[in-house]
Amino acid sequence: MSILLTGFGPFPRVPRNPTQFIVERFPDELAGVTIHRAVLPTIYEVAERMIEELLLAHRPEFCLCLGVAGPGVPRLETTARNHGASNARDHAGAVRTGPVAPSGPDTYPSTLPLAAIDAALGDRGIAFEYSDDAGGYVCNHIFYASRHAIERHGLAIRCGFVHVPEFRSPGEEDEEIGEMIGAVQTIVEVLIEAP
Ligand code: PCA
Repeated sequence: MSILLTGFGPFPRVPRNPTQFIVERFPDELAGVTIHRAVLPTIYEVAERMIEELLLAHRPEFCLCLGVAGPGVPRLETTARNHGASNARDHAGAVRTGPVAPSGPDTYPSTLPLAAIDAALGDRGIAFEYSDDAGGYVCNHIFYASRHAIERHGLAIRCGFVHVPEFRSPGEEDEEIGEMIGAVQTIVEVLIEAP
């Protein structure tokens, strides 16, 4: 069994992306399960190609993608949307609006075991919320593109997206990264145990 865990590198609004550090510091193996870790550049075209290659190369049981959102608590994204709705440039200066995949459905649901994740986070007292809108920028794009690639290739990979909050206090990042790794590890443990 293996799990693909991805984060993103910097982008114009966020020079230090917590998800990059979470993924870089996450263990390579948990309970005997291989964790394939990858930091995707926040570049529509490159990240989309990379995640498809990673899914095909590793064929993991699960793909858990992380991205940073605004302040607050981690958000379990329920829905990937077939749209781009941001005028913000990616890390290569590109803007993408319009559908992610013109031939795809309007939405794809997350296929992660969200109820079990909810229960495990609750048991550990880790605050989180649900979101049905991963935004109109690179994160939603990659969530949708991953689900679409899995469907197109007929892969048996369950896949979803979690947004983590931005750093509260730059300079004290280590503690926040540690907290976020704890939350992600709780989620990964649920995936490992999932039927
Ligand atoms: N967050 C951005 C893109 C990369 C990231 O970490 C987003 O929410 O779209």
